[in-house]
Amino acid sequence: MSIKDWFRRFKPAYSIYNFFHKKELNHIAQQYDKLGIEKKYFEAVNSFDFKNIKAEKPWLDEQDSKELLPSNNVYQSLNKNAQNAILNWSDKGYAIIPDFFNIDETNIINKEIERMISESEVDWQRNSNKMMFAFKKSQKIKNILYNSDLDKILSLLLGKPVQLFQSINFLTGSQQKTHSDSIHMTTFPLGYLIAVWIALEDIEEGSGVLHYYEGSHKLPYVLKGDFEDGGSRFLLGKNAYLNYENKIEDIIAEKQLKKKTFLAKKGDILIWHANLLHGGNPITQKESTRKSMVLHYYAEGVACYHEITQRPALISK
Ligand SMILES: O=C(O)CCC(=O)C(=O)O
Repeated sequence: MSIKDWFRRFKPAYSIYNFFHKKELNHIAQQYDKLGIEKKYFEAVNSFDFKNIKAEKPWLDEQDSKELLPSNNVYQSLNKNAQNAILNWSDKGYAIIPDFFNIDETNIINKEIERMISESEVDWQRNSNKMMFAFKKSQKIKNILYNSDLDKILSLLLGKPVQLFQSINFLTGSQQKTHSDSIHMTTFPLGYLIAVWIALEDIEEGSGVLHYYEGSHKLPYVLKGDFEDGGSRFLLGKNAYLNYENKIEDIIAEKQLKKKTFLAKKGDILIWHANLLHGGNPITQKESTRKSMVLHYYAEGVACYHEITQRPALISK
């Protein structure tokens, strides 16, 4: 293991970094105050810190969307396409809205991504094909996202206002193994993260298609303590994420969950629940592209952190 890799596991390094980002961590300090947790905003945090605190659930996890949504004013204000898509949210844990973005909008997003790549304006994650936070660098992308009905729909599904935390753009399939986003972007109470996957071109078999497991959001959340994380007070576990992925594979096999894939058309979106198991299929068509964008939103007024890296989420308004 290189010194760099070791350093990435060294928790105090994150705390020092966080110490200088008080503004972006104000939200977690407020939550600690509210919940009576004696912890400083810059310290490591994980789900054990919230273990003995009574938690509410998002309203559509407690009760059935089929029963509640039809009489809801916000729901009634949505177009039929969106209404049909989200009606069975509680049962399925996902919603597919066809043609959510039109051709002009998806073309503008693609053009902006190309421009930013050529001008090196976006961060490509080291050793991966991910482009992070494009919406913060492109006003045009931001306008498209914020002028859509997304905030309205997502806030309705969570029962709280939402804020866009991060975006990830892919030009090719992510090939990310099956996971629930709650291992990466965790909340207390659980369930207050929601994600949107946007097809930026027609998606072909073999290109590393997005997959998901209907209903898997109802399974218990898999968090620290549910798999071997091997960490210590000062170090994050070396194989924690690998062990997590193996645990998820075991659950899928044991419960015999059935995989579905999203062969989307350009402009279609899939919204998923904080605990829905999903990932990217292996790429079997070598030269294929899979232009897509993922948006992760946190609800406001909850504790937001990263279970695997045990960092509070840095949220800038
Ligand atoms: O786009 C994909 O292949 C998967 C993305 C994903 O799993 C995520 O962003 O949480």
